[in-house]
Amino acid sequence: MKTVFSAGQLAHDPRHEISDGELKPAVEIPARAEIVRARILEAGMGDILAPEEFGMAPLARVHDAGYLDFLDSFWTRWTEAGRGGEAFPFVWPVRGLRADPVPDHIDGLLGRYSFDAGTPMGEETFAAARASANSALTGARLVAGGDRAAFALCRPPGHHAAADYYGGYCFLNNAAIAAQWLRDAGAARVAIFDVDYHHGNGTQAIFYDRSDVLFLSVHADPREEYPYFLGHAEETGIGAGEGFNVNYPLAPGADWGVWSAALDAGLERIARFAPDVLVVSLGLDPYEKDPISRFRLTQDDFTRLGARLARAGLPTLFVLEGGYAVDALGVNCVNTLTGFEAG
Ligand code: 6XA
Ligand code: ZN
Repeated sequence: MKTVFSAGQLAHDPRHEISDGELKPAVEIPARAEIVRARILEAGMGDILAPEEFGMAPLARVHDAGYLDFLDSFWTRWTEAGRGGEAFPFVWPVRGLRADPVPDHIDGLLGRYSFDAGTPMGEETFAAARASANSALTGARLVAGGDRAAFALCRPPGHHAAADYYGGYCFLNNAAIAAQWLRDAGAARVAIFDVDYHHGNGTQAIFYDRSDVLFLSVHADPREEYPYFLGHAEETGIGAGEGFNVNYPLAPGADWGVWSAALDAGLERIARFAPDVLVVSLGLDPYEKDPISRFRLTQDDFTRLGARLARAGLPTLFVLEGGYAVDALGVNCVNTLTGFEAG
């Protein structure tokens, strides 16, 4: 299986994030990608290709024009306001406030186009996010061109980013951009299976009213875990999309037995949908030793995950999402991908 990755994705190199009431060391860091890349080379898994440049058009198929303009102009506006370093929003247009008059001031824009204060943004963030999206798109092109599977080593990740907001370390929704590109390239139906510990709220929101892209997610119950405000079982889609959104929220502490039952239920739903291609939002944070998560998958369970996904028998694009146990990230990732190849 080929991997797609660009050194440009490392340019987003945040120092801090806001969590637990403190300014803490950032966890979504370049070392995540480097350790995965090193393990792929060590395991001899296949070539690592640089992504092609797809430009802005495939991003604009998924994201709002005003949001893309905000990401593009952010650093200029931030520095013109006399700021530097890293930006965090601190005010949001919640219930009863208005989101429609888009503010001029960068502090207002940060609130308008985000949903959390835990996602640092700096000078190189948008360039790195674009490179990450190009990796997903290049992987999609490989799969559309006949490869059985491809791995987009996406970082920064994407599944929390919606059409017009960032958060959860995500700026551009790589999996959604790839899925839409696959549709535009001729796939009639695309399934996205999100196995990250956290609900993929952005991906759900992007496809919620559509029946051509089936979204499924196995994740920690939002009553207990980030992102808290989406990811419940009763969210099944709307309008034409009714029945094409499937959430499997699980209590913290879920081990392979519990977790794989949800995985199997999702795979059955995917089989009935009969997509042309499967996109896997591959979060590695269900791992038992992940520092910010509370599921209990072992390193061997990731091999089992890959093998079960292979049984779907579909052209498959893997898109990296979360996972912060940096030392184990490479092994867990490659276990999944080689488990798929052997399956
Ligand atoms: C709050 C936790 C963000 C979760 C990021 C993640 N700072 N999403 O791993 O999949
Ligand atoms: Zn996650």
